[in-house]
Amino acid sequence: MRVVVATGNAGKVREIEEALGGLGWRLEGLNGLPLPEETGTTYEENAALKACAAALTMGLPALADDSGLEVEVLGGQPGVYSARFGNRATDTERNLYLLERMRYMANRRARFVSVVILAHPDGQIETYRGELTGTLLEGPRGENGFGYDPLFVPDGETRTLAEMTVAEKRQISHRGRALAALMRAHADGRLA
Ligand code: ITT
Repeated sequence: MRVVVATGNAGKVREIEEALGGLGWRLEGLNGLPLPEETGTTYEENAALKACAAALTMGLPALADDSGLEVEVLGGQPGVYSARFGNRATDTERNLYLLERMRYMANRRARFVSVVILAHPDGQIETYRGELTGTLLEGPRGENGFGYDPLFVPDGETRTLAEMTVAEKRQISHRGRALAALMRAHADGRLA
């Protein structure tokens, strides 16, 4: 099956391609197709906006991920707004901004959430969700991954997500869990 990976985030592309390798799907890029503005207030709404737009325009099943980091002491911020937190333009600037917002805060608890939607050209959609809880460091560590990975140590781990390989991150991560649920559903023929 040909499937469009509807994301402009190179880090997500790497993780999705690595995770879905075993399915035998032919994963394709957006070919310059712009994604719609994320006007939703939930991960589900935004993932559906992206996946459905790509599926309808390209006439192929399309997979989108909408995700974010929810920081306990910030009341769940930045959440669905993680990609534009503090109006900062780059991952490095957003990490510095987050560290600044959390200065002197003893509670470093946070979780990542990922909602993966596979939209079909006939309008049918499948929804899968994954979460990962952990703590935020006071400075970045590691060069791998993307986004807030250098600050985030998953529960039960000593390394940040940015100190793990793509395969190691997939085994525990929010996105890895959502994609594993998608793969199980397709293996069993039970679509969510
Ligand atoms: P697309 O919409 O094109 O897929 P995006 O980066 O704009 O790319 P989102 O709107 O879903 O995607 O924003 C998710 C943001 O949450 C992302 O930019 C990171 O800042 C953060 N994030 C999500 N998953 C992450 C992960 O696995 N590791 C680190 N940061 C992550």
